[in-house]
Amino acid sequence: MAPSSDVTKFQSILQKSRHIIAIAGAGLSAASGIPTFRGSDGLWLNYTLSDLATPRAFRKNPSKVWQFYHYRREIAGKALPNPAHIALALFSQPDQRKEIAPDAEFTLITQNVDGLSVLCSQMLFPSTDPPIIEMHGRLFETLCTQCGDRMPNRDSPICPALAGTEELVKSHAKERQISLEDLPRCPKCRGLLRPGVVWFEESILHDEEISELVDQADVALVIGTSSRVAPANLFAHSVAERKGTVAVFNTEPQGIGSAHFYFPGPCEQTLPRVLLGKEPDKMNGILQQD
Ligand code: BV8
Ligand code: ZN
Repeated sequence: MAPSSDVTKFQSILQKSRHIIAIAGAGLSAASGIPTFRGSDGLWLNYTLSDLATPRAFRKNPSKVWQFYHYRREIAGKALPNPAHIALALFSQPDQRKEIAPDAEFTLITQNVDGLSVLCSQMLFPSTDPPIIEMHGRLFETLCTQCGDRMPNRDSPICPALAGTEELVKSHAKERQISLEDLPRCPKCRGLLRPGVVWFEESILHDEEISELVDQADVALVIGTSSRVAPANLFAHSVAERKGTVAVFNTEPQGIGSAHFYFPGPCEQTLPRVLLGKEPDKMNGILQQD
């Protein structure tokens, strides 16, 4: 049966829900100016995953991989949360969702590494610990390949040798050959740093916590993801298998196989309406308020 787009019907399910999870992907940050992976402007269009987002790729050519991540850091570092991030941040606060889902707990499980969901929650609710799990790690963290130290790093550029290489990536020009010692180095042990993200063929972060949440969920919101990457693309199916409700928010009918609801269109418009009954343009002002 085709998924419904009946907002009132979905909101009556939220009224009775107890454990809601949201599974988000690159479409959540599209309106913030961050390119998605597989869309028409997709990041992976000009690159192959195995050249850039695997441990083997990094071992083979850390200079090329760092230029790709530096490019993404430079974009994400200038990006601001959009109404979709704001809607999820508001919904994550029990007092903000008490009309829509009075008895439910909520957790956002995001595949995104841009940090915008956490930033949005910190801007709106600085004293709360946001219910957000960043399962694919963080662009603005580094991991030392020698001592294993994981630390936050928002330096732009992260090291002098990477300065300006974002223009090469943007224009798909041949990347610069940067020597190992000029790549980001660990302040503790001088080891080579890597981006603090989860690459393909690496295990996701917080997998036990995620499994518990997925097993408990009676509603799954699937937001702005092509549902192409495992294990994130299995969560909604598992909720549907246990007779939970799955609602997809996507500009394209992707990942709707186990969906009961599909809200077509940009999530920066559909999420404020469906989750909070608010118009998207009312959301922007919220960030500007002191
Ligand atoms: C794992 C971090 C166990 C880095 C990412 C063979 C060998 C080994 C493994 C595998 C294999 N086959 C399959 C696997 C598993 C593999 C996998 O799934 N591969 C894929 C390519 C088939 N997965 C893994 O390896 C995972 N680990 O399985 O561990 C294991 C351990 C050892 C060995 C084997 C297995 C790790 C996966 C994590 C990879 N890291 N990113 C980085 O970001 O650079 S994945 C990358 O893709 C991003 O994180 C991204 O989030 C993710 C998913 O992409 P989407 O977010 O969905 O983005 P996309 O562009 O695809 O779609 C955007 C959507 O938004 C579209 O639908 C579009 O319509 C929509 N949209 C656009 N605008 C809007 C919108 N919607 C609403 N509103 C809008 N405005
Ligand atoms: Zn180190």
